[in-house]
Amino acid sequence: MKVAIVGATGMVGQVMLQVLQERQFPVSTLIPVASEKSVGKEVLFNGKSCKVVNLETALAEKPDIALFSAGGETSKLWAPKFAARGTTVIDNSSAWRMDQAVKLIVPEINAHLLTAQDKIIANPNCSTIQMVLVLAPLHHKYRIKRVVVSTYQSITGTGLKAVQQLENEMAGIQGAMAYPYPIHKNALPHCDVFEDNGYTKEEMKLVRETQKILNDASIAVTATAVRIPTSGGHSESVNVAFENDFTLTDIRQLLKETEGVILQDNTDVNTYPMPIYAQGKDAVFVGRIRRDESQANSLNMWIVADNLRKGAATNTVQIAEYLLKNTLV
Ligand code: 11C
Repeated sequence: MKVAIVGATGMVGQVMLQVLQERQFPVSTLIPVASEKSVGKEVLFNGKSCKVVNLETALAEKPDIALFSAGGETSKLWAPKFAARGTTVIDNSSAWRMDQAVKLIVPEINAHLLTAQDKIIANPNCSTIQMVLVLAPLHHKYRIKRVVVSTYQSITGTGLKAVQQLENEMAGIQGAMAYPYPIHKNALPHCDVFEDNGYTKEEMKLVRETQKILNDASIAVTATAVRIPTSGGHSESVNVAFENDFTLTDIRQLLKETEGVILQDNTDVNTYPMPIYAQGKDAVFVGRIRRDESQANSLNMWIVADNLRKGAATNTVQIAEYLLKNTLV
């Protein structure tokens, strides 16, 4: 496969390169793409050095697959150009996710929807992916009525500028700010921009993308997204109300059997998910599973995943793997 990585020098792009290598995705030619200021730089892939090119050059190369992670504006403009030349684009931005003609894929849940005609495929937002991977089997068995989620999100979700901001603040250095306030020793109830309804775009992604992936607009979701000074992954407190009752033993068993999910749930020995353990791993970790005693058929959970891996690069590569395995590219 001729594979282009659009945004190859960014945080997600770098992890995409790593994940492609780790999973031995059959890349015959790698085309790293970045903005003009990075053109000519070299990235290392499978021990070989590859020169970064611009989008025009990559387009002319007609890659089989292009993994995009260069922001919504780039995806809006360029994904259709690649698709028109026969490239299958797997897009990690928010540009196409809610487009009715574009499928929003978490492979373990809905890759079976994909066909060879899908030339632009959307990768969901990181905080949505880790939540729906846990919710999907529970929804199928108990029918979810409502989800209340609060996130504790890693600075790596914002990108390199935010990582630099935290490092500067920890070292007492004045520097460029990715956030409107300090992030060191702070918590910002503000991920992405505010929408007219008072929620942030990140919060509304959790609402809309969950309904689309679980293919059920009747699931009520409400979210509060918070940025905290961690770097290993996103954490989420998730409260779920079901139509049907459950036992905690059955819930734990179901999640234990769910592909891509690891149960870390033993309070006797202080076992629960944390970003420092999730970092660098491809799974979604779930724990602190307990009945919500304030209302019927309800559950509380704590869900953690490496936002750059399952939340972004790994999910994208898994989509590419599915396409390849099913001869859809
Ligand atoms: C964050 N979830 O942590 C975001 C990063 O829509 O793909 C990814 C933004 C997106 O801020």
